[in-house]
Amino acid sequence: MKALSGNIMNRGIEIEELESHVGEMVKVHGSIYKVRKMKGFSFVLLRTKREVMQCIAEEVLELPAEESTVILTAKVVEEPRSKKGYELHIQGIEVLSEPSEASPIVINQKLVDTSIENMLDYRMVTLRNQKQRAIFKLQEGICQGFRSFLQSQNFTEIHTPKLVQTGAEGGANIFALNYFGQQAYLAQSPQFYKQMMVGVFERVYEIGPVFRAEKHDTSRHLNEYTSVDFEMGFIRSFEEIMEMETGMLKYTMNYLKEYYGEELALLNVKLPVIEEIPVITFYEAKELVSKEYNRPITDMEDFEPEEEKLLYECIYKKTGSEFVFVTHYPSSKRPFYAMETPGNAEVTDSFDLLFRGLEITTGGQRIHSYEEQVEKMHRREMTVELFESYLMMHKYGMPPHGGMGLGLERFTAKLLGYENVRYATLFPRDIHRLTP
Ligand code: AMO
Repeated sequence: MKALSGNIMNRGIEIEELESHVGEMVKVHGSIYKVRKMKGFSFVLLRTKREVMQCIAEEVLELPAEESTVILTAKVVEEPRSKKGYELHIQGIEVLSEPSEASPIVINQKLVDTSIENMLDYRMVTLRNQKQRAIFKLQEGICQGFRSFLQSQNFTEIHTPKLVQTGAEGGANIFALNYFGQQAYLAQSPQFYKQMMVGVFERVYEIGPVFRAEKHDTSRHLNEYTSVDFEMGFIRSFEEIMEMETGMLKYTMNYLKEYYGEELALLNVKLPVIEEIPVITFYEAKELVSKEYNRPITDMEDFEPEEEKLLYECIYKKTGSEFVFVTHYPSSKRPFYAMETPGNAEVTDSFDLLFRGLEITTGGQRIHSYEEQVEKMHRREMTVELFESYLMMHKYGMPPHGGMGLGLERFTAKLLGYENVRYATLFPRDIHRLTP
């Protein structure tokens, strides 16, 4: 019988190793990204896993159409004028496949020059554009940075169910479905499960999809997004969570600098300098914006998007920070699991993190006492029985704990300077879009 032992097939020289093969003949594979005919030869750009390689083809060589997939036999030749310091002189082309039609959208220019709708309708090809795909390589880097930092702080990575019986975040923005005749929902967040897992591992995190049946058609709302969540036990105050997030963001910015320099340069990203992140209470923030910009406060319980932008402007002017933690949100605006501030039940030991004028994180300390949690649910006229399995952890003992959830697409978009979160979403789901 045939058996496999996990030996990765040696397919010859990988594109990443070409530098040490200058002067040699190699075989490399990729897609023909762009052909530029010159007098007597052509420049051929070969799109590979992460790079676009410059190749030269003599006129006698017959070149397949753009987006053909090929194996090239080529000589690696030193070329100081090329970005890599070398280029490939093509000797032979084996065509693996050819497209049936040319892409309806030009993808091999610097920018994909089309509407956002077209960009998303043809996502499977527009993502092949060098800059478009760099967005998602960087997004990988963000997650790798978060993971690497959290692992270093002894967090355990978990994967919680996305089919659930009760909503964690309240409100109407929940997708209902039929689960073998029983009412079920798509998880709005891993909130209940990450809390339960604090009782098991003390520190946990998850990077996974969550679902919100938002009816708003805005540049910052998606119906499915990727949530970066962590939750930690034995905290003395919710400030420890903000400290941990600050550490995670600092680490990740350095991680991107170290491992994703090419993408940062290609996308011209200005990474924020994080030394300290200022902290301001919700009411102080409201008053500050009102005073600085001479605006009346109309909503004392929440920020308007415009206020978030003005707060950013103001904090940036005063401190040079592009981030700001806003703490002590009104209890009425926070979910039932949020811990009220000792001595002032009107507000909670919770926070939001704003980055370049947009909320990217919500977090805070949770109620860990069973009696306190049930009492708060009664106060909110919730049906306690529906939350029986959630409340078991409180009943059977939980340490003081808290955590946060960060929207990956919002963070990526703001980091790269996009106003619309869809540009930082691989295949966005919004009220108008379920394909591709
Ligand atoms: P919250 O509901 O505030 O908190 O969500 C946390 C973060 O997720 C992002 N986000 C969204 N991103 C895109 N589209 C949406 N529709 C959307 N909704 C939210 C935002 C937001 O700051 N369980 C808590 C977190 C916690 O306390 O641990 C929660 O889910 O960046």
